[in-house]
Amino acid sequence: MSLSQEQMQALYRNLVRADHFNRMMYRRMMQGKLIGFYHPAEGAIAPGVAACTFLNQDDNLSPHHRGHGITHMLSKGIDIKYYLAEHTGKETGCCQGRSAFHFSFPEHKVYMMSGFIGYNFAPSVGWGLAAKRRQQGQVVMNCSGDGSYGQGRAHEALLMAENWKLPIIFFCENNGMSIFSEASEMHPVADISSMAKAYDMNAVICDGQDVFAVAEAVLPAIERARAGEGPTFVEAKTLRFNEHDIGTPDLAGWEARSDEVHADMRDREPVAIATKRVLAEGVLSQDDIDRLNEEALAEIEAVEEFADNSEIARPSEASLLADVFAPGEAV
Ligand SMILES: Cc1ncc(C[n+]2csc(CCOP(=O)(O)OP(=O)(O)O)c2C)c(N)n1
Ligand SMILES: [Mg+2]
Repeated sequence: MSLSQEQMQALYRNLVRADHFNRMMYRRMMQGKLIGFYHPAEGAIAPGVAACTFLNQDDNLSPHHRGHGITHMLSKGIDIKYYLAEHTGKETGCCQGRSAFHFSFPEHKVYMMSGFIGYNFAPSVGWGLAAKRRQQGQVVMNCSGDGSYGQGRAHEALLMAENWKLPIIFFCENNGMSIFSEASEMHPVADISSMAKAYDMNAVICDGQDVFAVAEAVLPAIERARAGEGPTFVEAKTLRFNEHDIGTPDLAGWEARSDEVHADMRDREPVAIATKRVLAEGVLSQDDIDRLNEEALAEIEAVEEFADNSEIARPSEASLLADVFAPGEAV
């Protein structure tokens, strides 16, 4: 399929926003202005943008933890100021500052985003089943890394989704790494999508450094799901430019990743790749691109101002317990 000019413009705009948001998060982590961790997304922003730019508000999304899902959420239309307020422990955050990066945006069908790898597989099957029964054309975008496909629950989800022809997109952002472990040491197959094929699932592979190529793979998958034709596995081959999370050594196995590896990766920078194409095809002019960058920086300034000027969350004991759901006796 080929993308329209409007689709390419929308993708490019979100790519630029995602790039600036990721830089802002990196900077704030180094400034001590975030609570907990940050898993930088440099080099890996194109998959999330392409997976989420064309979702509807009532489609389910479980974002990938890389970049803390900001790329995915801003592309879906979520206002990131409530995320940043959350990650800075402010009362105005999407979960009143209680969660850091384990959060929900129920009105956008983002629930219980979690650092637990593979947390989303079982719920995705449930959301998919609900969407199929409702018959309103909703889809479920299940994002995860290559690392999670070593888990049993990932395979149970693939099996059930294909069995029941659920409207789920299993979107795998394969950067070939899980913290220090290379995918080649963790999986007997080179393509994670070949595991989905074993369940007879429709599966495609795309270049995760090229936002347009990923969108060309994702859009037919969304269409199939909306039409009731069942799940698709989309594998975006991408890269992780930085260490796993800020402050962790950048190793592959026992060795530091070499300068050559880093230089090769930098040649595949997604904004540079997209910029070359939009200029060459006249989809955007240099002036348009400058304006989009200025708009993204202004948006980020406002987001940071909102988070920084919000009250720190100081929940009472009673309000903490009010948000806890657990089986068994009340404490
Ligand atoms: C259930 C579980 N096991 C282990 C971890 C520790 N952990 C955090 S991120 C990660 C690697 C994830 O790799 P991948 O899914 O490929 O995503 P990437 O970080 O490469 O983007 C691991 C093992 C975890 N958070 N949850
Ligand atoms: Mg990975």
